[in-house]
Amino acid sequence: MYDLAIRGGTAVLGDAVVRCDIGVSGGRIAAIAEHIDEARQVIRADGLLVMPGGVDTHCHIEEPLPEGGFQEESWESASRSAFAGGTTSVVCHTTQDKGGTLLERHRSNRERAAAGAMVDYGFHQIVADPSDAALAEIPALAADGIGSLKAFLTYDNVHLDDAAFLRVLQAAKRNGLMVHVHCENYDAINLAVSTLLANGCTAPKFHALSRPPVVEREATARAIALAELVGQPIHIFHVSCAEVAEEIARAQARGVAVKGETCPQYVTLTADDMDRPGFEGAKFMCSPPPRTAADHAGVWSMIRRGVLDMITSDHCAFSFEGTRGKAKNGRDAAFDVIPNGVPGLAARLPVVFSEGVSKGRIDLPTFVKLVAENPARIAGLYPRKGVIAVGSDADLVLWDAERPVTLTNALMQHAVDYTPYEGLEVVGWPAATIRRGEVVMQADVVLARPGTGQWLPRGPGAR
Ligand code: DUC
Ligand code: ZN
Ligand code: ZN
Ligand code: ZN
Repeated sequence: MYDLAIRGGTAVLGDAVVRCDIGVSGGRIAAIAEHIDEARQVIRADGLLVMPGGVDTHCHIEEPLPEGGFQEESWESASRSAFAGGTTSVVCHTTQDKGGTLLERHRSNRERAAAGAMVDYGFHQIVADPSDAALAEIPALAADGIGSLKAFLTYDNVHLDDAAFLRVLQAAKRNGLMVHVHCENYDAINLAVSTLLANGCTAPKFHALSRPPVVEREATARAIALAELVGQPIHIFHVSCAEVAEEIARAQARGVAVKGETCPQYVTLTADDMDRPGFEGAKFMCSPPPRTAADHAGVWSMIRRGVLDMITSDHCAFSFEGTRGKAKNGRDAAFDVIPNGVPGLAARLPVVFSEGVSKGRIDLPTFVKLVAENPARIAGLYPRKGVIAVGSDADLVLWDAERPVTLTNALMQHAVDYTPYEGLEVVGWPAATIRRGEVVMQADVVLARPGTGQWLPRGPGAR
């Protein structure tokens, strides 16, 4: 007798797409079979795909803001948004303040997440200041299940110069951790920003001009070279275009342990979106910035080549209005003081499924690898997460592959007041989300309670 049977669906099991039933016991997948008849609860999945719940290993949730307080997107609202879009696990960030230490912030971040989260969660540790004292805390973090460090090569409050980045790489190597990197050249951006501002170019659209592809490509090549020197595997966050991915491909070809991710915004939004009238363009500002329609095609081709093997959201939500939002410095604020980031937790699976599978750019098994299996692998969560297999957590999304939906902010169920995908027509939508055997979303209604998400201790993950 199983706790739950999901009957009549078509499951994505690795490279196979098969009609089968799935039995769940104790929150885990206990059987995958032609027919499962004995179960206390039955969910019919006729006509639906059954896929692993989405694993989003690059999100920003309830992070402290430079001006004090926290991001609008709380653990509770982010969890609702995740479930609304078929995602069941996230890996977010703990930020080190310059001059600060790591463990205290890590513990308080864990407490905040434990109180509010409904999704299962882990953290990357951002190292902003690799002092001896900070690095000495890394073994304790690793012992607590932090599988990765995150390095920023730009942004005033967190950026690392080469010397500091090398120290982070060495610390990761000593502790067996993965390193994720935000690659953009800090000094090149600052030069471009000051030149643009001096010429009166302050509108949101100039954000894109201040961070052209070469700025991202140079930092990516440099990060790879330094990681190669140290012999430390790295993972490049949010690759925006093929010319950047090409640096990853060249390194992979010479045997360097480097992987890359991209995000839905880099196959849907463009720099022209930041040129919408008035302050509207601020809604599309993220870093690296969205590029061009030709770059969308380039990113898809790098996905098909396997150079970019995962798609995360980089969910970093700011409302358009309000004191913590895009307009917090006024609607005529210069682009360099507008918060960077777009919300995308709920939109990720629908946008990638629709643009990818429904439009024939990728097949179904590739979709599952991009949004669930490969993120789980690199985050050290596989095979507990990211796969439908006996023994894995019963994290599932039942998917209506034919359903047309026009995206609206209300459907995203996040805390902020807009989505950059407003009006986008997608085909394919989650009918239900199941987390560890519990139905947590059905017909767009989220059913879980805050505090039910589980901490995910992580190892170093795939290289
Ligand atoms: N870019 C980042 O690097 N992080 C959050 C948001 C963004 O746009
Ligand atoms: Zn049956
Ligand atoms: Zn980043
Ligand atoms: Zn990010």
